[in-house]
Amino acid sequence: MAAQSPRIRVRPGPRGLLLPLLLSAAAWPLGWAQGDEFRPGQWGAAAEGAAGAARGRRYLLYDVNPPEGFNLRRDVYIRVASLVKTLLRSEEWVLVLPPWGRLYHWQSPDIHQVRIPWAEFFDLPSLARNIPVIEYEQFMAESGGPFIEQVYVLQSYAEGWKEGTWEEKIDQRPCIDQLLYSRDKHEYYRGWFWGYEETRGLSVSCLSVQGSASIVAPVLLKNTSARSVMLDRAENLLHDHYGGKEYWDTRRSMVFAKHLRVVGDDFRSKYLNSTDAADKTIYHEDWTKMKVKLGTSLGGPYLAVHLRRKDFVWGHREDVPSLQGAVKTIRSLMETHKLDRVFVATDAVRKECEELKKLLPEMVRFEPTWEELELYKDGGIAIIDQWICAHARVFIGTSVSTFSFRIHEEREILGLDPKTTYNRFCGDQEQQCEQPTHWKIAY
Ligand SMILES: Nc1nc2c(ncn2[C@@H]2O[C@H](COP(=O)(O)OP(=O)(O)O)[C@@H](O)[C@H]2O)c(=O)[nH]1
Ligand SMILES: [Mg+2]
Repeated sequence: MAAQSPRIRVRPGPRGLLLPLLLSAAAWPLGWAQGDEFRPGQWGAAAEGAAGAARGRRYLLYDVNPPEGFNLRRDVYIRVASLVKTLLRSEEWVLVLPPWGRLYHWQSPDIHQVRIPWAEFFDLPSLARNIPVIEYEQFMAESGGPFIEQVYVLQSYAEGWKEGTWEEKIDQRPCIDQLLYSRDKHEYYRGWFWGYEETRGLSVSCLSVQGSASIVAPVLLKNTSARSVMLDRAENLLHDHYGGKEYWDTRRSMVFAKHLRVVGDDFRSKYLNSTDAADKTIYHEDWTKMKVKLGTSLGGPYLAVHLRRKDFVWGHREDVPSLQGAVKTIRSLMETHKLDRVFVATDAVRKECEELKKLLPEMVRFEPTWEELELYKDGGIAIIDQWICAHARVFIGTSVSTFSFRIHEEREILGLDPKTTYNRFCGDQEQQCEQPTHWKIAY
């Protein structure tokens, strides 16, 4: 299955373009022009001005099953970060942040939403306080071009597992599904690499895996010497320790990009009479210094609602309310908590939004102009919505929506009373409407 790894050399070309050069069977010692030798890693280090920073380290890349949404992807990041921490105990590794794009829900027309760097949504210095991370473009620059030496497609075991005999295991196995990578005429693997069409894989094989993220570590440390390794379908890995300190460290490091927080804060103060000082939601730019006692934050004087619609209602799920049902709950919560403002975050289609507005005329939404949408993109608007929901006095979300879960976590970080956070809508006919679980931060 695996292709022979051709050797690749790269040099900065005219105007900084990277020109890959293939040397068939020749080994490294062949000098480049005038004996200069460029290996993956050298050029980037020089460009950074941090000599040696990039040399020697290995690169971990990953991707997630295309249909998965933004907020599950954020969860997969936590799992992979945990693997990186394990790797770092033995070797120098850096996580290459998978560019955002081509997400099913990001359908705003006329807006190019592919190859989006993480810095558009998250604060990179904050991420880097947890594990070493770089953007994909930096990876290309410092590793020697758009090549990934080894791609492992993670899959389950063809035979499944027998009940009661759960064990953690990982094995190289024939690929079960048809590979989404195909060889080009140079024997490179072509496929979806976050929209970077020039990116190629040198070798692709499949790993059957059943277990938590760090189970991959021995494979990466012992079974391959590839400097860049991509784990495709990384959602097949489980959390090393869901809800533990390491989980929360990574989660807390996923600070939203400042420009999005600023937009959310402006909106709060303008339309919701909400400021950090009055709401006692003080935020430290350095997440490692942030540890708020639960319940000491008050939150802004509004109820925030995350009302997930679209595929959640199309599936006729019984845990999702009708609009009338949702509005009834909203009104009752506003009354109980003596709140006269309500902020609504929703992915509802326009027709439903109009209906909702009729039922709840006082509702406030963040409605981006086309320019704002183009600037922040669907992912940025989602984050602004989440940020505003996170700062409310009381929040209610939608059953098993990862979008709502990420708001729970954000509120936990901000130190709001759990009673005001772990609430969800019930379906109109739902018999047992179990409320979300409170996950406490382990500091
Ligand atoms: N702006 C905004 N987008 C939303 C909202 N609810 C859902 N979405 C969009 O729909 C996607 C939902 O998918 P996902 O993140 O997988 O969350 P889940 O499907 O609810 O678990 C989000 O990533 C957003 O793009 C919302 O309240 N506001
Ligand atoms: Mg989803």
